[in-house]
Amino acid sequence: MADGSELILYHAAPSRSSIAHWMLEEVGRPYEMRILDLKKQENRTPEYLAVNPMGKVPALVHGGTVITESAAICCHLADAFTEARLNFPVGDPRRGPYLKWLFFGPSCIEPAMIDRMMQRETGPRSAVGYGDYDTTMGVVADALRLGPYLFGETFTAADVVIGSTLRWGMLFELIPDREEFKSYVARLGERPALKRSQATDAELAPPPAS
Ligand SMILES: N[C@@H](CCC(=O)N[C@@H](CS)C(=O)NCC(=O)O)C(=O)O
Repeated sequence: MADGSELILYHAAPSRSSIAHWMLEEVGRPYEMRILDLKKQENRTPEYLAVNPMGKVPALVHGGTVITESAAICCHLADAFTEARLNFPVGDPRRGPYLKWLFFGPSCIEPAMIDRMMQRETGPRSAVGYGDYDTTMGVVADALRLGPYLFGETFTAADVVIGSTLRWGMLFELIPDREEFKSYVARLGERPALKRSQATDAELAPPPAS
């Protein structure tokens, strides 16, 4: 088993790296945080581009290996630290659906929200990866109907990804005002790991311009 002290998160608050930050708190292993100021373009320095050539946060370094993309980081941490019980292992019938939700956040929900935010014409649903906004949001709402989490009583890394995406969408009114979303996001907000990561992010967030 890898040593948790080998974990380094490149982070900017608030940003998508808050997803990985929350996940690290759920895992409960020690980690080092390296803060980047996006306004100062610290994500564009040669040093950071050597870590993530995309110039994006988050990036996680685990035992010398770099992992980028917030959903991949969550999936990796859940698999690497199974004692945290945040994944379904290969062989469990829930593994496939669990992976589906890990991918559904960045590949369907997020582009549906961003297209809406940018007021972009999306073209025929057959050509758009997420189909259409209403179907995407309806599928997520249906999956949350039973609760409390995507897989009933079992909280997983997929809830970190989907929950973070919905929380962000709710903040900017990019998801429908539906009870399924509101109660799910409220339940997630009670998790001590999320509260801890939010408290740290609040300290790290740059003060609003006066
Ligand atoms: N698909 C990436 C997206 C990461 C991303 O867009 N991060 C933003 C912060 S929310 C960023 O680093 N922006 C700085 C920039 O692009 O200059 C992920 O999920 O990790």
